[in-house]
Amino acid sequence: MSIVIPARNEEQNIRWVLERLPSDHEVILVDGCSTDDTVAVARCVRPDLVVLSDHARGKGDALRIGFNAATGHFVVMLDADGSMDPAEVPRFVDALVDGHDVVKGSRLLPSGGSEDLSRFRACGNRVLCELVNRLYGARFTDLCYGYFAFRRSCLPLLKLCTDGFEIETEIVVCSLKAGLRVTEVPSHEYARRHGTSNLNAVRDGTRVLATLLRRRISRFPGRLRNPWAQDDHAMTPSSRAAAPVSATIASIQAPERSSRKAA
Ligand SMILES: Nc1nc2c(ncn2[C@@H]2O[C@H](COP(=O)(O)OP(=O)(O)OP(=O)(O)O)[C@@H](O)[C@H]2O)c(=O)[nH]1
Ligand SMILES: [Mg+2]
Repeated sequence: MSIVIPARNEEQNIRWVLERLPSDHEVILVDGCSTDDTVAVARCVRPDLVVLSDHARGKGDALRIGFNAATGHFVVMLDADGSMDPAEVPRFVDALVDGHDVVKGSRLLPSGGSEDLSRFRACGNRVLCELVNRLYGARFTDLCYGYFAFRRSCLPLLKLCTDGFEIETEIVVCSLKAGLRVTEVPSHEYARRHGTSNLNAVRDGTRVLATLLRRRISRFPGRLRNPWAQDDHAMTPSSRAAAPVSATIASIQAPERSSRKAA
């Protein structure tokens, strides 16, 4: 397993994160031109750490650099600010072992939660998540959250290219378009432990919106067949509401996946 952590001026938080990660896995820290001692503190806590630098374009740029360097069969991404609990990593990995390709954390599933989601951000997240659900026929509960795990073999299918926070949305929508088996697991988001956010809700929300619209109309990864259409006919509204997201998405996407393999 490879754990990829983007970090920009997180010297007060990175120790907490690294100390709680499993010791027997590759950990890649992608530094965003930090002007504090993030890298020194991280190396001190974890001498076997792989340290890379981004091109100062944002979190998405940093993550893509980290993903390209990862060697593990599974890749987990989490933030360096202490808002995501490393103790949840096994929950994500278990879902991959169960056969999913991409696992996203959700703060809005039962037993998930957030101490960091302001009313404004929660509202924007709900609107954008609903838009993804309608445009892509999915049933996600959360969108703008960056705790993920996926099979590294899926990376070439995603063709990630965004530089900012919108990479989280790009992973979700490109996974759907590629016919991957996506599921959500509950996750609890804490407030960042120290320091200030790099996120601007309006600017980054606009970038998320542009990404999910652009990806919906682009032909990548080929002419899009709506993998949900069959399900929408087959399921009654009540059975659809009752079906767990993972089971539904996995079962609906299986045909798309096999057709890709066959091609
Ligand atoms: N390498 C790198 N990391 C970044 C960059 N921008 C943000 N990050 C990291 O990405 C993670 C998420 O950024 P945050 O600023 O915490 O954004 P957020 O979690 O959406 O906002 P808060 O909820 O307010 O913390 C943190 O670990 C940051 O240090 C960047 O340009 N380069
Ligand atoms: Mg944060």
